[in-house]
Amino acid sequence: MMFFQSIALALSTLFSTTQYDNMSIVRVRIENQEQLILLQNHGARSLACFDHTGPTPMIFDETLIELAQKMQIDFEIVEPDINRYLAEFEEKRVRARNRGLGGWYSDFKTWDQVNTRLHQIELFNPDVATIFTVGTTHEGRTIQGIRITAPGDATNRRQVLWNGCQHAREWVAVMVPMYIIEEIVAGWNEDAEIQSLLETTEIIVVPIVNPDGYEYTYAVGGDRFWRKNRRDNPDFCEGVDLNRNWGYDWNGGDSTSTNMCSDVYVGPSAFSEPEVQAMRDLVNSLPNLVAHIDFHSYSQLVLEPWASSNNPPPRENIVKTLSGEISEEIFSVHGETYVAGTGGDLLYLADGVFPDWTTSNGALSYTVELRPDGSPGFDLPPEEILPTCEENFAGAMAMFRFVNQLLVISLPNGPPVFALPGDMVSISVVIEPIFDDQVNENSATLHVRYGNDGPFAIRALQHKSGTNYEAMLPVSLCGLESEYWFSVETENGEMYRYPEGNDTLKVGVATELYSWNMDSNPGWTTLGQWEWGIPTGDGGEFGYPDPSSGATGLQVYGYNLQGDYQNNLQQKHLTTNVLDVAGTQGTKLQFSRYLNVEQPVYDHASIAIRADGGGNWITLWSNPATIEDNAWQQVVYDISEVVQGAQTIQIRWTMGETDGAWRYSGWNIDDVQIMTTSSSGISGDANCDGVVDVTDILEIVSYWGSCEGVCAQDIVPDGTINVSDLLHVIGNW
Ligand code: 0X9
Ligand code: ZN
Repeated sequence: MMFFQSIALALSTLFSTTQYDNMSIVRVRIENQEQLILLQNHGARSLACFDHTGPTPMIFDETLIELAQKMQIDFEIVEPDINRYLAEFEEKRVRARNRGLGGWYSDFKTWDQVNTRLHQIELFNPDVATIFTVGTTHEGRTIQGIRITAPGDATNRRQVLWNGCQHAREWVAVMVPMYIIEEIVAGWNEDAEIQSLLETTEIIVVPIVNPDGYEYTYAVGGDRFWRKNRRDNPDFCEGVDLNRNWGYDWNGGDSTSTNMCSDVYVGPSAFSEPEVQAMRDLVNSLPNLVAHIDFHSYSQLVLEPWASSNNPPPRENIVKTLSGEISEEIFSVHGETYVAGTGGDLLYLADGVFPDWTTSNGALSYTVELRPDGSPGFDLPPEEILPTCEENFAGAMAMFRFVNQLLVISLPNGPPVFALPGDMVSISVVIEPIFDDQVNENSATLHVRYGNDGPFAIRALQHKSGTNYEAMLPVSLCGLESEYWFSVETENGEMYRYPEGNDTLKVGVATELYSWNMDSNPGWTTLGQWEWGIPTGDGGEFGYPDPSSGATGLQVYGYNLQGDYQNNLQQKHLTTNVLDVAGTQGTKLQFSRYLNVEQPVYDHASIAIRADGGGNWITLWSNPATIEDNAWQQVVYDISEVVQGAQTIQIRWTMGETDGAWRYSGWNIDDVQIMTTSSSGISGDANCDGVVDVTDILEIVSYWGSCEGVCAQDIVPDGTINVSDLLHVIGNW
């Protein structure tokens, strides 16, 4: 009892109880700019600054709720009583602090606590960690930074910048940089990889860019949902959005405002704010800055430049390779998805933001939006602080490693999924230097073998132009899959490979098990508005309308061929007949998709599979976000795990559930195929007769010499029928 009383007491002193009296957190589907402006003019505050059409978390009082109802603006109440919500959050914090499971990361920390911790880190690691003052705020606080690098002359080392908390209320964006600092410093003492990376790289971390705002979110009489700094504007509204004050496309009109009361107020001029000036001067003092992450919350995204436009950033391929690696590394820790992409695609455009400015200075720069992935989101449950830190340390490490790499090999069109026996599959390969190091163009090589043993044959890639190369991948005539990888050297002889480590790529020789081109009706089971026929190109209240023909031919299976799916829809399935798959391997489902569906907090589209008529449907895919296809695209799903050991399967496509508003045109599917990729051949079997014997030797000898295209006798597929093939036959006798 005593315990809870003291919490209540602590809470009432921490937060003014009147500030959010009778206010709710709502999620609003703003359909146009007029609605947004109307709501803002009546005092609605956005909790994610989505100045675009889409569901936006906002704070509404009773008047706004009435107004929205009257104007038929679609919204739902997520948290009816903000005061109670904040009080509950504070209780959670106290409990988490008392349990202390995450050590220092059990609960969020104030500016003072962060500074104390920084000083301790420096005190115990004076050889690698040095605190410095970045600058001073409006209210006279010092912005603290820390440099971490191996002892010795650091002038020529690459520099990487990680900062948090331009936005005051994004509390976890302070904890993550702190954790990264601690892990890197700890790594200096015990981790060989970090030790060697610190010899070549200097890490600069600024956990709190906006200490005034941050303190205000904790202060008595302050505001938990404060975003900006604390500039004392001439009018009655304080603060400038630091992440709109940068000199790249400052005040450009995308998610910016010149209204001092706005949460995205750009300030009186570019770089007007002392916090932004301090960070700018810091960056200008880093001649070798190569990469930057600006941590924010929330949404779980790795946002690539540009924020201010949909133009491709400089070195787009490299930018995307790194964001992909960051996202993958984050996922590998706790299985959380942080979608990588541009702000324009995933969020909204925003002008005058920090990473755009560092991008324009030549760095590889990202905004990472931390947990959670949905609103309301600034009050991350304290037990999620540590996992968020752990996964983002892994993401930061991906960047740390990447900037010590010299070049990137990538496949812009992805690896081929299927091939036919005897094919020569053309694969586009891009080889790009990350910095100014030179690529040895003649060293670009494809390594390939049939099956999974024996030596890899070596075939040169053809240099097309610039960073573009073409690989010709041979596929066995005898049913074996091709296993392959790529390598290239820098001019000073350092070798890089793709995929990394010891991984290889494989392309199976495809056999079509089932195929429906939909030109005739397969007669599957349909529910609701699923039907076979010609789509009419209608619908598209949101997203794109249906297509007006199939990917091939006219007919498709679609959900409502005449337009959008309905609101408040229950799950409706399209289910295949029972398909015999006994004994197949490496099975994949491939089909052409034309799908429009709202994001999964509202509407759902999915694919599932079941084996042997069992009741258990296994989801293969469900929409991770809003999907807006405006062209047919081929998709492939690996179903081998379910098919393995099964006699029969069924596959179903599901539309729904959907919520009460915003209709999209839904599923259209065409050219459904079930393919198996066999690897039934025998390595060394040159004449495909199923045995490796003297006939293979005779075969090789009689075709001795160079081989155009794919030759059965060229079993080590290097383009010449020669002694390597003979040796492989003998080795597999
Ligand atoms: O709006 C912002 O400043 C950032 N989001 S937040 O919710 N934390 O405020 C996003 C900045 C980067 N934006 C884009 N890449 N569009
Ligand atoms: Zn932010």
